[in-house]
Amino acid sequence: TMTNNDASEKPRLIIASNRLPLSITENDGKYEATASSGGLVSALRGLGAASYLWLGWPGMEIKEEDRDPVNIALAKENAAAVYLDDQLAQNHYNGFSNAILWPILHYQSGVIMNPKAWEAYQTVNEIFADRISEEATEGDLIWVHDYHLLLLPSLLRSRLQAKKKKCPIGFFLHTPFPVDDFWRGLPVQEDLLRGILGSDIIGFHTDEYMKNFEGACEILLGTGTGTAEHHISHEDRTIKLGRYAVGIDHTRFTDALDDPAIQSRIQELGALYKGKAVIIGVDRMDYTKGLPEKLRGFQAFLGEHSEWSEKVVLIQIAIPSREEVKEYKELEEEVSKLAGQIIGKHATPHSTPLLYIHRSVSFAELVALYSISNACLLASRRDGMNLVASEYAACQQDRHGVLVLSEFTGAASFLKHGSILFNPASASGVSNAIHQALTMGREERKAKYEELRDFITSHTRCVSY
Ligand code: ADQ
Repeated sequence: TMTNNDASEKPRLIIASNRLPLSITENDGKYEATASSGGLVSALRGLGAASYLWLGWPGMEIKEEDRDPVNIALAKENAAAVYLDDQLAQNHYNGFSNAILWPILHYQSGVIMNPKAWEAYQTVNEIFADRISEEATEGDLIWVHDYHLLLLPSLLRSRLQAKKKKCPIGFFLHTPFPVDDFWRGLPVQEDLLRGILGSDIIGFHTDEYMKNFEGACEILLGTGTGTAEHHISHEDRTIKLGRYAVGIDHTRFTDALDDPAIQSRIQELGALYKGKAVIIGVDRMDYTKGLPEKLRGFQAFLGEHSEWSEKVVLIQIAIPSREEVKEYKELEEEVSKLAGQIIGKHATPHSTPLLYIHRSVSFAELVALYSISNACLLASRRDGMNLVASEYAACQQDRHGVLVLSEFTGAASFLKHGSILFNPASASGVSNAIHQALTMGREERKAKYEELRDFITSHTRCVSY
């Protein structure tokens, strides 16, 4: 969808995202690059072979005099840094992106505008626009990612025009886009829409998000509908909207399953949990992921089905995330408290129905856990897509484990038949869904699993390139 017909060679791709897929760590004045985690990084890993340059913030302030060695290390990885001082980066990333935009995009809470954070958000988007417009050469494809850079497409468009460089701009939103009436709660909603509309093509995970965006532009900016379906006409241009559901590189997981070390870990964990139904949960510690809802539902399940209390174990991995934001600290306390209550009430000296891991785990351990689990329980309040659902499916193969999935994930719109869908707001609904998963017959599990397999093998890229 983002091909350049005039060029005989594949154009270069410039990717812009808030964070680089590498992060820089400092040790005694020496800088090192280490791989960072998260859904966006996982989604883009498959692009390794194309000619590309990835621009983003390295995750920390780096003094002028230290930038040369950092630039060299990054260039080897097809990456380049957009340098920001700490205060600015903090106000842009936590102050506006995570504290204001993230909740509104996920239908959470009312908005309390923070003018200083908004100022920083605009400044950072401008710094990205300056940097990319210098870097770009005629014909490059520019691909902007996610909610931290909503103003970038239009800022970039005007700078490129001034420099007489023609480069198509694509934008992809990894989060949901809410209905216009909710989005309206943000006092700078129109500026942000105009920012995104600087793109030539705008991608979303699902039809719902795309339609919500289209509706917001029409109602708030009075844009036209363009010549064809899902085209917007704005300032003498036509912008294409599209649904490009993000998938995973499933072979990365199936290859890992053949690794002898992972195989032996699978045997080991299998023996450890012999005779038990294992339910796995892997989520960033984020209120959008519905961890309290999941634990309350599991608590209800144990209360209603005491016959399962020594025969089931929920292994919940909560990856630490955004710990500087107040809501995330509060969430962590709530989740720890609920986990403690469940263990306190149901554990015996030889068994516990809940293992709560509030740390990051290695890829090998993740694959082994996905593989041995009879079910995967994901209870997001809202989730752009949810890649864990696909990763679990990739690691199950002929085990035919059951995916128990919140209906508020993007993934749910593709996996109605491949999973058990539920509304996480209802503890008894979660409990019923768990019970249904644990008691499902072999034939039904197989039929559902085939749907999951079809999805993961046909959704392997973010945007086709
Ligand atoms: P996230 O909210 O981060 O992504 P998700 O889609 O679940 O959510 O992806 C998380 C990723 O982190 C998975 O690929 C998972 O394997 C990986 N991960 C898990 N444990 C890890 C660990 N210990 N270390 C490193 N990585 C780990 C956002 C949106 C989602 C959307 C994605 C992609 O919120 O809705 O699906 O982007 O668009």
